[in-house]
Amino acid sequence: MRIGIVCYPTFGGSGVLATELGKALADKGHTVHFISYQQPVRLEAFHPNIFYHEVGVPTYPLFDFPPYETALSSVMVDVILNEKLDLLHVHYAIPHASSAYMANQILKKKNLDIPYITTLHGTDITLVGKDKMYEAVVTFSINESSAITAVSQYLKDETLDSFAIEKEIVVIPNFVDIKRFSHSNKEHFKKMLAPNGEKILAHVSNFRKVKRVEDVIYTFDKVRKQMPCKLLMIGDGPERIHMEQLCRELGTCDDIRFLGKQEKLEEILSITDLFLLPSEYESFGLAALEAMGCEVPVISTNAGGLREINIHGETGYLTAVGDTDAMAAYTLELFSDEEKLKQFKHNALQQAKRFKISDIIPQYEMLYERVLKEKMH
Ligand code: GMT
Repeated sequence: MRIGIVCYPTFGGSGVLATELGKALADKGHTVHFISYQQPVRLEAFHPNIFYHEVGVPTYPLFDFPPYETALSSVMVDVILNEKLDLLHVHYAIPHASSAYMANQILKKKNLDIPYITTLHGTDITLVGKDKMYEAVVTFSINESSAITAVSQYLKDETLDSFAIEKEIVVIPNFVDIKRFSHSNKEHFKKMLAPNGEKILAHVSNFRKVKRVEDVIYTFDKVRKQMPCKLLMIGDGPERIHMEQLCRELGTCDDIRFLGKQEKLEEILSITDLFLLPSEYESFGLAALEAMGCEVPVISTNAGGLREINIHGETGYLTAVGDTDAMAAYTLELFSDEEKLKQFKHNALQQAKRFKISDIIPQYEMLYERVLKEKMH
């Protein structure tokens, strides 16, 4: 198949997932054309079946808000026509689904009916999409999609509760490339960061409010008062500066490293003993799944789709949002029982394997085939 994938190019989960999907499809022999405003971060290496088309937005003094959506639709039309795409798969509804609808309408005038599939990732529905300023367009363009997928059952239910959806929503969970996200021996690296054998905790996110990054720092502070440990803060975003301030106030900076955006995440996760994800909301929690692939247990909140991947008492623990006492208590419980920690690390990997890429990609391929068949009839 000749597939167009539209996504955000940044470190956010939707862009990461879309890029990994495209790479896996290309490995299976499909031709994949990425369309975005920047080269997606996980699209690092050359692949003969992968192409990238950049959306530039010409500016003009009249435009306080450069019309990205218009430029995106035009690039979609151009790529579909010239590269003879069979379908478009857009990740994150805003504004990708409405741009795809516009492209679809333009192509219909040229007697071409190219299906578009919309994958909902979370905040496009839960935070942003519900806003009255977006809701009408989001509902319309989702309903006009040839197929709709959601990355968790929770997100599907939430979408059906909040929007007047007229079509089936297919749940296709996110996946992890176990070959890449697997534990490797990085003892020398671990020794550098934790020279006295301290346990290492880690957090990965885009440091937005919804991640409640301050709860990572508070949890760490409580654990550190009981036993020596280190914390790795990976990623970047608006809350980072406040977190650096908070660790200064708490006097914990010497044991915390802010590593910024990292490409070789699997290497850092390989020296990590426990992953913290205290989000207010997660439709899925891809960062936690990648940690599990590297045999890292997870302490997360029980918000949104996290319950579908983190199994309480097996792969880690679930707590109420904001309950840093519980997060610290569970951390100490695991860190003071080596046998249990080892078992949880093993369980985390087994759970990650249930979301392995080779099981999930065929679900997308089957959906593409179904949609193309429906178009033919
Ligand atoms: O978490 C973010 O803020 C980024 C966001 C995105 O759209 O890139 O992530 C969402 O999509 C990921 C991939 O499907 C999910 O794993 C995340 O849980 C989801 N984030 C939220 O729901 C907050």
